[in-house]
Amino acid sequence: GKEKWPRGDEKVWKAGMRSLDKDVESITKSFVNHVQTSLARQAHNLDDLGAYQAAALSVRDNLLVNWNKTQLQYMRKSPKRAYYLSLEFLMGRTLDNALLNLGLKDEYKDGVRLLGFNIEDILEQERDAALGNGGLGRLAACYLDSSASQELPLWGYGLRYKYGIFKQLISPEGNQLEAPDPWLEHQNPWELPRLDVAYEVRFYGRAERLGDGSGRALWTGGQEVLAIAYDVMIPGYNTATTNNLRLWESKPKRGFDLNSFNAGNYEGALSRFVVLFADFFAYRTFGKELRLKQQYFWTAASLSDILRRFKNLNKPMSEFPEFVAIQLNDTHPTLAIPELMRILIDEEDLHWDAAWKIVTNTFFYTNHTVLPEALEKWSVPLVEHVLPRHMQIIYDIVGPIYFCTLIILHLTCQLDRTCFSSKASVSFIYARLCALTMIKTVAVEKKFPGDRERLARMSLIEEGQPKQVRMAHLACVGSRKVNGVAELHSDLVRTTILKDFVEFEGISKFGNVTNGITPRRWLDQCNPELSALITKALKLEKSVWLKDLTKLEGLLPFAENKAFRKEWAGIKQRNKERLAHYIETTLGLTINTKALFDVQIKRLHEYKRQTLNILGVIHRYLTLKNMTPAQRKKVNNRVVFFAGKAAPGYYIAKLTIRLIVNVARTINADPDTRDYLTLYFLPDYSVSLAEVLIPASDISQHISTAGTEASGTSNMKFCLNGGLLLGTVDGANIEIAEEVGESNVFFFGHLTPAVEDLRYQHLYHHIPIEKKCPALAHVLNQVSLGLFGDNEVYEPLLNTIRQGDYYLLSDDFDSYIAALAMVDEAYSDTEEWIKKSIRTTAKMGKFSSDRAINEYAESYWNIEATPITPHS
Ligand code: GPV
Repeated sequence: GKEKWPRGDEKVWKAGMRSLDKDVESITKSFVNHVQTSLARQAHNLDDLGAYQAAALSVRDNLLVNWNKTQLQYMRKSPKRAYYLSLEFLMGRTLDNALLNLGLKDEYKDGVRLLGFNIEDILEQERDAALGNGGLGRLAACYLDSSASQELPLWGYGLRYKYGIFKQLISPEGNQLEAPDPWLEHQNPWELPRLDVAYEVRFYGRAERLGDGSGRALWTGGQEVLAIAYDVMIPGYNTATTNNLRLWESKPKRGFDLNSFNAGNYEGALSRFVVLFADFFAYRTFGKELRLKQQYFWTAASLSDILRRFKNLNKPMSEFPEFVAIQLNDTHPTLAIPELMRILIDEEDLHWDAAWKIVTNTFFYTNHTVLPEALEKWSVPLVEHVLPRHMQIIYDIVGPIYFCTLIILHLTCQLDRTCFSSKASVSFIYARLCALTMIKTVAVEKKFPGDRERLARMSLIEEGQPKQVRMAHLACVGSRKVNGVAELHSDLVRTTILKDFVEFEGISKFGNVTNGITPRRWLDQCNPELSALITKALKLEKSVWLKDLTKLEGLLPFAENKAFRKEWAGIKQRNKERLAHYIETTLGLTINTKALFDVQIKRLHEYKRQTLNILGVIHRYLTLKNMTPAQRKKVNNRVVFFAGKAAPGYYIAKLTIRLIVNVARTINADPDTRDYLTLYFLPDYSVSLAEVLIPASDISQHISTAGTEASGTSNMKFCLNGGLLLGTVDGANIEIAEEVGESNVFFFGHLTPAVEDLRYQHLYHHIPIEKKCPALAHVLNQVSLGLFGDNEVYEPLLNTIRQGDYYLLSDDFDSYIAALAMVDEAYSDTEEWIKKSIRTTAKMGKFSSDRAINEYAESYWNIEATPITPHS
């Protein structure tokens, strides 16, 4: 139907609507305007920060034009929409990206130059929006960019943390210190407060079943807070489509029950969902209840918003899955499953089965880890306390898939003690038993007669003190499809943590979508020279290959072109100098840019094995020390870079940082070796730092124990920028090698199927490290003896290898050292190395997040591109 304008004459409205400021003159006008009216400043007192703010506000005006058009056209066309629920969005800076996506970078560069500013200095003023920990949050950000660029109707939903990931400082001893990141200190031009979009969210209180056999209940009392929306515009590349990221802020509810709070509790009880928690369950010991409340607050607000939008369509509730797909980014938003059940049953009066059908056709779950220690589990008493109604619903979900099976197996005696929360739920489940699940569970019984262990493994509730809800199981049974993030990882999901569910529900529910990265930020923006060279070589518009990255294959013949190789290598060299310049100005250190740049940048975690890398560096150092000066001269010069944050409570990870810093201190000061080997730990790793480091790397390390790194995404970024990969046969490394050919990557280490046996051997057939791997034993002893100071301090870290060695460093050390030697050898043949570099970039097409988001759109969400007409 035709859009109704709320008031007045449509023509008058349209005449008043702005279009994009495209020419330099209107850009300078809007810039000066913002300086005077938005910032209340003048030309004579405008610094770079002020200039950044004015430029940002003027770019934001442009984004808003497209944003409004996009949202209006989505409303008119009402296509099926997808929603990406993620607790993390690691966006980094916005201005440069917005300028490039709008195609206005050159115009702004000229515009601000006319006003006496340099665009690069202005861009440097922006703070990173760091609402995430690492890969998972950055993946969400790449997917937003790709959804808009592919014109897909997708919104992100997240939390508006007041503090993003902490700022990392390194103490003189080499310890990581954490400082808060008050990123909203300066006003944030990229968000639009929507004070009119507000929802109530309840915690605690009582949930009483109606006792009518319907399964409905009344949830009352407790604490209510308001969720307020803040919108962040997500411009697509070279398209009018501008999608939305909606972030929730919590606020006290006006006129709330003062009696339920005592004064001392006021601040604490209200708006505390402001801190980003560390990933991989590092918050297990601290802040559990707060994290659970965060998760519920955000999922409940997002679902209210999604439901309100759906209701505007005036469709029956049963059609919800035809208009809405919701992607759960890991298990963090899994409470959305019982929450949607609650709304449909208690508020919309739907029958349980009808509600379950809607839910299981709406949600999709992406798993990002199979590490058992990282799988989310919530204690049953805690969930009962904070979300009593949801705990009931979880038990009611357990009913059909667990208890019905048990009952059919005549194991009734074990039942109620194990899991029923109340008498009412027992009768509810009994009432539904006969009607509903017979068919399915009889089938299960036929398949697996009397298999009690299987039932215990599959339960949503894990036995123990206390009982715990297994969120991955809940996400799995409540979703239409489940996927892992790389081929190997998806296989591991199917054969390990969700194996029983594959056998129960059929393999077709369990798929794979290999991760991707946006080539806009991770090539065009961070490596403009390389982007320009590629455009020139391919003889294509930049906008063509940046949107169809498989076009990079056209670079392959250029590997044989000497002049091209020279240009290619020149760009790498200048990117190294750019990094060196950055380090010189920020840390005051001088870097040898004639050396091989070897980079490992990622969260500190034992499974990622930064320890293997630093022990390898020490091994290299000791080897150099033993050489004569003449021998050393033949060795490749190497500069090793580390960067990454450790979860504040992760002792071993923090100790690894301390070791790296102190090894660096010793070897960088050693006159015998410092011309051949230096080492740097760059503090406070961030998206913006990655943008400088990645284009400068010759080799990057992705050396997780096989089977532990679900995908990795920085591996793709390095390779896209012509850096070669040194890694284990793990995650997306495998698919990268498949694309570029094994001769262009450096693989080492044991394979995934061997890992279990090796761990078993460590436990039951322990071979002393001196015997098993003398080279490693020697390195460990040198650290123990205090070669890098701090003797004793590192013992707990070294003991993780000496005892147990869960991540198999002693098994992989020798082949790691051999792989490093292969890198040296290959790097000595400069021309051949550059060929490898070109070929690597050429074969990275698969890893565009455009490919990944289109797989989700087609095979999972069933949504279609909805182009936005710029002039309407
Ligand atoms: I679970 N990942 C993350 O950054 N945080 C988490 O809490 C969990 C997973 C990462 C994986 O470790 C990477 O292998 C993967 O590439 C990334 O998620 C995106 O899928």
